Formats: sequence, structure tokens, C-alpha cells
Amino acid sequence: MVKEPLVYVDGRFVEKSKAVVSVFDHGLLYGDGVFEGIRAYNGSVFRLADHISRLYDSAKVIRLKMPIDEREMTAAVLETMRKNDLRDAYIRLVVTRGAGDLGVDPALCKSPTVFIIAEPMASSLGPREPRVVRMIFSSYRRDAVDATSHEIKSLNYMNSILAKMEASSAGADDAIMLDHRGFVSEASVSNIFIVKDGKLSTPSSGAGILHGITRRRVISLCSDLGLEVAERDITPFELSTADEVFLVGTKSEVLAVGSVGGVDIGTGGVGGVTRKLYGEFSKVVRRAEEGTPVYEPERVRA
Ligand code: PXG
Repeated sequence: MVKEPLVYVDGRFVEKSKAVVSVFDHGLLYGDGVFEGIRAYNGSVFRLADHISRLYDSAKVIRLKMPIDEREMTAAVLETMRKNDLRDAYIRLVVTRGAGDLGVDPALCKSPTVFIIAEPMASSLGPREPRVVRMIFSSYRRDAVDATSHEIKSLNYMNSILAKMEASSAGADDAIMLDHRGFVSEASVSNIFIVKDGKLSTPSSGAGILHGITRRRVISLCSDLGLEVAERDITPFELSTADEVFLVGTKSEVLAVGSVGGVDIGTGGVGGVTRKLYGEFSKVVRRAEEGTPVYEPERVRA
């Protein structure tokens, strides 16, 4: 019999087919909960400390009292990796408000539900070129910072889902969402950078973006490479007329944007700055010090 993957559920490891939550869980009923999407490369969980810290920040803002502390959560993630014997993986860490009677009030829920799924996932970062994606501008606006902002990494992804479906209907790979003012915000699950005359820009937090961990790491990588990045408001016009546009995120890694709404970006292929950052980021994710090791270093045999 094939061994089933094991999922962490509230402190226990259960087989995938038995890993279930209640239909009364407010995570399901109301999207009331927070999560992280994390990757491991070569036996090291990439920027795990940043993900854990963002998870607890999201929980703080929705006033969800975490049943375990950051150290225990880190240990649970690493143990889930080990239990499944994984080295290159995608990890989904979810904390919901828990089961409770019907009604939006979180006070109806006794205790949060924590689960961690880890599945094998190979990186698309490597010596080759980044993938080129075709985008549209979505007609759905990114939720504002005074609404259900994506600054909270909550289980409510309907804003992104509507944009993603709109892109699929239009035959595009993904959608670029504008903020409530009409400035560029982000893609469905990725942050955006533009390059014009060798200068990089990326939307600032006012545009309702998720504070992406990849975005932050790419900004610091640029500074190491002597490339300037401005965090500022970007108009759809500036994006369409940029020399290069690229997306970054845990899932997307680095993707070149070839066109937006049928308008080619630059040559419509992979630009020089995007290619350079893709190559450098491929090295960054595999550096041991960028992540948290899952396994003990192998002992040298006598
Ligand atoms: N914006 C949004 C709205 C996101 O959901 C990013 C930007 C990129 O952030 P990070 O921290 O990953 O660089 C995200 C991330 C999935 C999945 O399963 C989604 C994300 C991450 C991992 C997996 O679709 N979203």
C-alpha cells in the first residue's frame, strides 16, 4: 500500500484522507482565519521566520489568539516536513477561528484550528529563462487598506479569485489589480515590479498589497546588486509603457510579464533586469542561510 502523506492537525499527524475540519469551522463558514504559503528548497524552509512573523501579525489584527507560540509553530512546520520526508516542498499553514455556532461573531468559537499541509513541489527557478505570462487589467479593484485589505493574509481570497477568473475568461494567465484610486496594486497572488530606463519601481503598501516576503527579499537583492527600487504609486500607463514588468511571490517565484491587455511590455519577452534578478534569486533560495534547515546536517562518518 502506498503510504499516505501526513497532515498536522491541532498537534497531531493524521493521514491526508482523514485530515478534515468541521463544517462549523468559521474558517470555512466566513473565511475567518489566516494562512501562509511557504516553500522549502533543498531541505531548508525559505524565510520561515518571516512567514511565521507575518502569520502572527495577521492573527493579531484579526484578534485571533494563537493556541501555540511562534517557536512551537516553527517546530510544527519543520516536523511536518520531516514526517513527509520532504526537501523541495510547498507548505500551507492555516489557522482558522475554529468551530462554533452559526453567526459571524468570533466569540462563538472556542478554540482555533491549526493545520499544516506539506507537499512536494519542485522549483521553476534555475539556469533557464523565467516563464513569460500574459496579463489583463482586472475590472475588480484590490480591497483598500481600510477594507478587507490583503495586508492581512486572511482566508478571504474572493477578491483575487474574481480577478483570476476574469483573466482566465479573457485567455490570460493572470490579472493585475488596481487599487481603489486606480493605481497599480498587485496580481492575484504575486507582487509587481516595473523597470523603466534601468530604474525599478514597485507599488507601496498604500495600494492595498500583501507585504510580500519575496517582494521584500527582491528589494534587498536589488540593493545588493546596486539597483535602485522606488516604492511608490504606479499608474496603469506607467506599467504599460515600462521596459519590463515582472511578478514575484512564493508560488510564482519570478515571472516575466509579456503583455498586459494585449499591449506588449517592452519586446514582449524577458527583459535584461528580469533575467538578471531571476538568475540571482535562483541562487538566493538555495543559500542555506536564507532559510531554516529541516534536517540535522549529515554527520561525517568515521
Ligand atoms: N500578494 C498576494 C495577494 C498573495 O496572496 C503575494 C502577493 C506574494 O507574497 P509572498 O509573501 O508569497 O512573496 C501573495 C502570496 C497559493 C499561494 O497557493 C499564494 C500565495 C503564496 C503561496 C501560495 O495560491 N500568495
